[in-house]
Amino acid sequence: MAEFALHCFPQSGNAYKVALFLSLAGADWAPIVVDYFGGETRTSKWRETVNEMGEVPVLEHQGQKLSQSGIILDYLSEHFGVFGRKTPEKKREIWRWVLFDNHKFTSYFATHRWLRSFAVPLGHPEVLAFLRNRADGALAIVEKHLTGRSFLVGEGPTIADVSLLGYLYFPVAETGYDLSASHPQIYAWTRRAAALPGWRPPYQLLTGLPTERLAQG
Ligand SMILES: N[C@@H](CCC(=O)N[C@@H](CS)C(=O)NCC(=O)O)C(=O)O
Repeated sequence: MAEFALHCFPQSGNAYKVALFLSLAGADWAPIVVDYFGGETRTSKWRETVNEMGEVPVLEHQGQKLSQSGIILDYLSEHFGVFGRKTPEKKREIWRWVLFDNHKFTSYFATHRWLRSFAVPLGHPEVLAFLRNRADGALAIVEKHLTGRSFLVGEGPTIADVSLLGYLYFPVAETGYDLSASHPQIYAWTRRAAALPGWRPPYQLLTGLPTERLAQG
């Protein structure tokens, strides 16, 4: 049995954040694929036994079940002693970006992707336009911050990068964003992170259910 078990499904960028960390750290881990589209996370059994919040990712390690990708990344960073920062100021700076990610960056980008590519029925054009506008605003903030920087906090990658990068490697056909054309700083950052040993794209790390499943309705 692997040391870490990750409850996940392939389309989940939040789960990918954790899978990516585990892969970058060379951890011994295995996915437990959740049948999200079949309603598994909405069953009372799943909520009672895995996560009362009804969300993946959930990481199992040494008898613990951890949820919320930011908390899991922080836990893993401490456990492996990588992708963190030593000073209180830099630790707070990491959390500032992780919180921005959860509230503004991932949330609008991921919801926009979901409604344009996976939801049944697909999102109303006005809702999509609202979400895209909000995602554009968050992307612009990160684009500006990355100007003259290689990573979000300090010199090398941290869990802040892992968190904000979580949805940026899904196919353009799903996200509706060709970052290579629209956001050169963000695109260069995705390539820098992709050059790290252990990096894999989402659909290679999170396997188990077909990725086209929901797109077909
Ligand atoms: N803030 C959470 C968000 C987790 C989340 O939204 N997970 C999605 C999949 S990507 C989910 O399980 N959603 C279930 C639902 O909303 O019912 C985190 O970062 O872990």
